[in-house]
Amino acid sequence: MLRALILGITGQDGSYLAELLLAHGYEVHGVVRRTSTLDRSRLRHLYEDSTIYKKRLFLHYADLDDPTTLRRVLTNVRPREIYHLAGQSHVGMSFEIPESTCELTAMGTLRLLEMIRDLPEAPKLFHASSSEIFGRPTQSPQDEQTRHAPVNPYGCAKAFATQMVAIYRESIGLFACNGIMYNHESPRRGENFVTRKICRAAVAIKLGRETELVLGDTSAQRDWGDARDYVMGMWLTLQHHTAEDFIFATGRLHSVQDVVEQAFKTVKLNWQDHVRTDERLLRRTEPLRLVGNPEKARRLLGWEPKTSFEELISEMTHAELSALSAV
Ligand code: NDP
Ligand code: GDR
Repeated sequence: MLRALILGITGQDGSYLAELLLAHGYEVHGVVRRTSTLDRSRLRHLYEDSTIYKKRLFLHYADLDDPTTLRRVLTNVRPREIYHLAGQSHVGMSFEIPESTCELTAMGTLRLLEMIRDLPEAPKLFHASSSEIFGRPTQSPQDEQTRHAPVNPYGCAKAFATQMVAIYRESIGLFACNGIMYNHESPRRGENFVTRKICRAAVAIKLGRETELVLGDTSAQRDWGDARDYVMGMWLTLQHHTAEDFIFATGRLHSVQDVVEQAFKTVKLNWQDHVRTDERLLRRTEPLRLVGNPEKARRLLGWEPKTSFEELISEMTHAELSALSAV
């Protein structure tokens, strides 16, 4: 049986990837951290299913910060594929906690590469890299050859990790790949990312539970796609016959303002009556023109983003409506 290990299984992407791998007949192992509550809401439907949990899905306590435990999991599980999605994933927060962001994202990835190198049979590795490595690029759209020029601690840590993955592939011979992913969203997105924050607030205002939505820079633009398309890209990357890096993106830019208008339109509210900006929510620096060219993934992997921006934001808003109406 195919056996995969997911670091970051409790996150947005990890939970969708676990579903995808289980559907493809894998035995799935995931690393979880000790937390004060056991509420792993994105995975609950899987571990409450007695035909899956502890039969084809296994969770192990470990931490990117704790090499001994991680090494033990690798030795015991002996995965054929590793999907490394774990880390501090909030860009704005990386200005508040730069050291731990870099420790986990940069050094954590290097330590993982060292552990894999020491295994008798090195598994394939997918690393979740980010468009943030490009910062403020002079070339738009970006591709796999675009120069790294990060503008925040998160992007800098991802650039280090991305380069290390390429070095271990080219000089040590590991089957190690970077998926350079642009923003991707879903109803499982963390609540402090802007799409989820907007969809949730639009619904809370509609239901009369909140009155306003306060945002930072609404002119900021991103290339937003659907997380379920991107986890498919992760899997396809490791099924390709050679280890390579791929851009996963839609190739289309939208602004935060576009998200606001789509979400408020979905709940039939006038956004002008409820949305304001506060400069305390502005980032110290914003990346610019981050839009990706997914041509290589399309050509070599047959990968296509399937969901439009409008469909994605409406789906997220409807999901909030179901969730908030139920409580
Ligand atoms: P999430 O923030 O939803 O998930 C992050 C995961 O990492 C969680 O499972 C979290 O566990 C885990 N984690 C954090 N710190 C540690 C640690 N010290 N040891 C072990 N696990 C840890 O992120 P996403 O699912 O959105 O993204 C997945 C990866 O892809 C991230 O690395 C992110 O930076 C990258 N990425 C994401 C993009 C996006 O738009 N979503 C775009 C480009 C890259 P816990 O639940 O315990 O906190
Ligand atoms: P990002 O996503 O920083 O691109 O990182 P986020 O949703 O946090 O911000 C997108 C843009 O919206 C602007 N913005 C706000 N952002 C937040 N969070 N909250 C606000 O109130 C707000 N108002 C405006 C931001 O300034 C920014 O310009 C995501 C993460 O998933 C990373 O892990 C990943 O690597 C990148 O996408 C690609």
